[in-house]
This record gives sequence, structure tokens and C-alpha cells, in this order.
Amino acid sequence: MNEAIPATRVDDDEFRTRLRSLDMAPLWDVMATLVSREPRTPCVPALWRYDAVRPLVMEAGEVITAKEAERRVLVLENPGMPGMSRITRSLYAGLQLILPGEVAPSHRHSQTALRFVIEGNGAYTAVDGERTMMQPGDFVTTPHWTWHDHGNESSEPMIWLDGLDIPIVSLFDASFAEPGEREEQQLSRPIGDALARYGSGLLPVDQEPGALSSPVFNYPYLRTREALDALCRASEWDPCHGLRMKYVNPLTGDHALPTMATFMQLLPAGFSGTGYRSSDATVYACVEGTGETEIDGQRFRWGPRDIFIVPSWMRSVHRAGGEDAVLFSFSDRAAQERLGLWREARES
Ligand code: 1HN
Repeated sequence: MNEAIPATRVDDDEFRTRLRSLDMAPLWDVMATLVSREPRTPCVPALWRYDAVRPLVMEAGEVITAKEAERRVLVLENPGMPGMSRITRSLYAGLQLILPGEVAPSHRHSQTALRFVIEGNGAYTAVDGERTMMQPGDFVTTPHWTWHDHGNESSEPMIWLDGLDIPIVSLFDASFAEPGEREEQQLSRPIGDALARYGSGLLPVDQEPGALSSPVFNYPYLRTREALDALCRASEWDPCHGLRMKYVNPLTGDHALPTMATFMQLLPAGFSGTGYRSSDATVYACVEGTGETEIDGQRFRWGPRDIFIVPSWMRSVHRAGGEDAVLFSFSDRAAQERLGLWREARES
């Protein structure tokens, strides 16, 4: 026993009852949970096999139209947090389906969104007056408070992975949203304008610096893959990540979006990585190849279009199969870096 404790110690139960009646509570009950030595999370490792989920996404197309639903999406819920519409503690993700001829009407909100195209060809997203046609592997952004609508004038269904910072915005109780006046927003620039203007190693000569979100809102897979292909011949491999590149805002060199960081990485055939941890829980989507990721000792095998989660601070190890593998990923690392929170640890 601690000698410093006075003999006239109050009745603990009775003290707690009085505290509760005044909306107070003792910190010493919860301090170690509130301020843990290392990240602790209800988020668990998980994998969604595309072959298993695709039929349900298509079935959703028979249940409701994109217009009725506003956004026809099946939410990917972390099994450690069912019913909470989140894939990690800080991020939302879902699979969105747009059938030929459909429109998902224009709206805007304070949440930042990203799309990673999984299947289909030639549906579009319009962002603040410009459309972009979407192909598998494209990374498309809709920065916060930008008008956006989607449509599919192709003859195939299109499915993409949505990532939003919904839980982050909820944490701050800072959610605002409004519907557009028209179903499809008025277009003011031709297709390809933003990529040519901001994403071609050039900038308008009098471009103002800054901007929280990248003015490039489609990073086409064709270009990304070409870059990885060229680099993988010359580069040294990172022992944990293979060849991992981040998507950037060309006006700042920082992540393309202020809250969510996005990456594309190539693991060469036969790659066997070393252990890695970081404080950003990461959502991966396989684009090409097959492989496995060991997460805290649990093995998850993945192939094209599969989606999996590595929770915060859990040890992960990537291995590629017999051909080069390509993984897209996103996390809240951008937000954590801005707040000085982000950390990583590598095994050598
Ligand atoms: C949203 O606006 C989209 O624009 C997708 O495609 C998913 C989930 C919650 C709130 C807004 C989209 C969303 C969303």
C-alpha cells in the first residue's frame, strides 16, 4: 500500500456516485486506455475477395437505382466495428455501382472523397465543371465541397472503390452537404483540361501556389503504370514496400488530398518484404498480380480487385507471387502528418 494515502480515504463507490451526478469521472480509471503506450484499435485485419462481393454489388443494382439511392454503394465495414460504416477507425470505404444509362446526381459535402476504379470502362465523374472518363486503376478525387456527379454512358456496369474521410469529419461534427440544383452539373471545361493544365510537368505561368487538394482530379492508371514500369528497371527496392510512390498535389508536392494519402506500389515477382508498422491503418486494393500479406501473423492471400486492411501499428509483410504485383492503397497518413502524429517502424 502507498504510505501517502491518508487514513480518512473516502468511500470509493459513494464518491463515484457523486461524481457521476455532476457529470464527472475519475481519470485514473481510464488514463492508460486514453493514452496508450502504442496504438490500440478495434480495427481488425480483413480481406474482401472480389469474386465473393461482386455478385452482391450487382444484386444491389436490382434493389435500387443510382438515382433513388443517390449513391448506390455497399459499405465495406471493418469486422471489428460492425454497423459503424467504417473500414478503419478514421476512414469509410464502399463499392459503388453505376449501371449503363444511370446518373448519380450532383451534390457536394465537406467530406473529401476518392475513387479507385475496379471494373468497367468509360463511366464519368464530373468535378466542379469538368468530366473525366474512368478506366480500371484510375485514381479520381473529389475534394471537399466540390460539386460532383457520376454517370455511365458506356454499355458496361462500372464499379469503383470509394474512400471518404467521413469518420474524421464526424469526429469534428463538421459535416455539411447540399444537393445540386440540377442532376448533372453544368460543364465549363473540356475533358482532360485539369490533367493537361496541372498534371503534365507544367503549370500555368501565373499559377498561385497552395491549394489544399490537388487540381488534378484523375490520375490515370495508364500513366501510373508506365511510371512504375520505367522505375522498376532502375530503382532499388524498398525492403518493406518494393517500389512505392505517392500521389501528389503538383502545386505543393504534398499528398493529393489533405486528409487521405494515396499510393501505388509495385512488388516485383517473388518479392518477399520485411516487417513494417505505421500509425496509419491502410486500405489496399490489388490491381495486378497475386501475393499475400501477413498481418500480425495472419496470412491474407490477394489477387486482382481484392481489398484488404492493415490496421494501425500491426506488423505487416508483403510477398508477391510469380509475377509482378501492383497494389493501390490509401490511409489517413496525410491528416496524421499534418497533425505531427504519423510514425513508422521498420525491421531491418
Ligand atoms: C458520396 O458523395 C459518394 O459522391 C460516395 O460518389 C459515397 C458515402 C457517404 C457520403 C457521400 C459519391 C458516399 C458519398
